[in-house]
Amino acid sequence: MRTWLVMAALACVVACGKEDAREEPRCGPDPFEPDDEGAPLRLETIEDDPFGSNTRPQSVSVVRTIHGEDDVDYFTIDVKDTGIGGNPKVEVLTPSGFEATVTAQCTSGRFESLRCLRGIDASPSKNVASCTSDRPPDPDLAAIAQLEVECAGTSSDDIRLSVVVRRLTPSPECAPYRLTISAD
Ligand SMILES: [Ca+2]
Ligand SMILES: [Ca+2]
Ligand SMILES: [Ca+2]
Repeated sequence: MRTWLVMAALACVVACGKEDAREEPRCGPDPFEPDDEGAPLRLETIEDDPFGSNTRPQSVSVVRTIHGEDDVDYFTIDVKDTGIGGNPKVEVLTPSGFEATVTAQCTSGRFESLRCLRGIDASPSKNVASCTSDRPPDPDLAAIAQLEVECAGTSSDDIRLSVVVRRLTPSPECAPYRLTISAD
């Protein structure tokens, strides 16, 4: 089902782009390009417990493009720790062939530790926590980074994530992708 949805979304992106076929380049920067030259694209705040505030979703999903060899897309998102089910377990998905690097910071309390449950711990230092998504052997599978952060001095382990999406093999060809971030 999920695969079907991703395929449908990608097909839509390609089909919808046909209307702009007369324009060059066919695949330009995204609207609100999440670029390092401006602010990262801020995504809707999510929370880890559907019975928490009941006002925020548990996941967000956007379709963007890597439109050239040098394009890298930057996002930021707040994840709220609600309910009684423990700290948010965050999952970041992109298609195979893309890579998401997720850096987390505590927004209440101070950072204590990070667990990369899936993906590679890419933390550049003891106080900066990063996970990079895994590289699935099957091109039909999603690349996934899954992480859990422990904050000290608080009962709400609210975190803010910076997500950087790049293509594994740089190419001038347009590459649409769906980024999905969920908390559980
Ligand atoms: Ca882009
Ligand atoms: Ca960009
Ligand atoms: Ca929670």
